[in-house]
Amino acid sequence: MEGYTTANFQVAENFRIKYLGTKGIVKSMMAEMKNIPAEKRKEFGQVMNDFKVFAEAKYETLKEINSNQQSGSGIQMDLSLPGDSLIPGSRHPITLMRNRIVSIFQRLGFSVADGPEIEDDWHNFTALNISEHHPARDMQDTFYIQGHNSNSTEWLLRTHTSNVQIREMEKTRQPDGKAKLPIRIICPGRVFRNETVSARSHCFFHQVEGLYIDENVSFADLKQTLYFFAQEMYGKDIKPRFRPSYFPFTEPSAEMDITCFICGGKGCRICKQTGWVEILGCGMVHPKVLENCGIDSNKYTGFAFGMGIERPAMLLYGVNDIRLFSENDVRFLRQFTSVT
Ligand code: 2NM
Repeated sequence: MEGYTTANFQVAENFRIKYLGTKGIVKSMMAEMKNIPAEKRKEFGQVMNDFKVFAEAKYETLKEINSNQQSGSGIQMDLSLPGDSLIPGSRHPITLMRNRIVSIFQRLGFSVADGPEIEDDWHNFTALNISEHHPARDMQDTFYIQGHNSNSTEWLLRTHTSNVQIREMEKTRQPDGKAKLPIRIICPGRVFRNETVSARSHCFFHQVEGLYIDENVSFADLKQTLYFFAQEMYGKDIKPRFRPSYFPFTEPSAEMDITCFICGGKGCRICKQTGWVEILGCGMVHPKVLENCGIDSNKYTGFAFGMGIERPAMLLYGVNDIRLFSENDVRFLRQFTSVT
């Protein structure tokens, strides 16, 4: 209370000093009277008087507002009331999950790279050693964009973020024909597959893929890097397991499982009673893929890996329908209060 009555009292008092005080405007104008020609003095005195009466009335008004506030009637302004509330936004759960994954790899020296979602056949398939007849190229699985341009490039919506890795590998090509390495990148992004939308799968979703190429990069480096990632992501107590697998772009290829982070390996609904959950695919980059991008596969080796974001986000946040991630229902989004 003290604060605002003092502030308003000060407004009235400042007004009085400026216009009506001993060194105020009214007094100093009155002092000018002697310089006014005799025949104009009456008129000047009249105007000055009107001005003084007006200023005195205004001063009374300012004082009154002040005393009204003190007595609790009239215009009120209580600066101690809370301000208008601002509703802060929050990060999307997919963004939260992506940031968690990406920051673990950033601590290992990986930097983020990105590239186009609309891609040509070379960067999405051919450079990755995916043959002409591979089922992934089927219209059933891939969204092709109709109306090719004159040089008959086939455009499509990327089916994985590996196109970014291909583009980054191509960029290492120097004017002398040699490649400038190492590459250590992490590539988060949205990808598209022609699948029926349901609670468990969508025609667009998110991935994080990684790539490390240098001299003497080994499968042991891959295992240690991904083990570190899994411990940071799912807890120090998890155990890893690598199962042989197949991808056209890696050789050898593997799937990485960890002991179930829900039941600790005892068996539950999440791990379908096996005690293990698959978290990513990985492998040593196929020599043909390196050569396709102008990298000497006799001198350089590398590992790559890829994982989806939606599935771990659903497990971590207890989301039972993948479609919630893309419907932008604020009742859903508001539940994720973190902004990091
Ligand atoms: C995966 C699994 C294994 C992968 C390979 C490459 C590239 F471009 F370097 F060849 N990028 N991503 C890769 C390897 C992706 O996802 C399940």
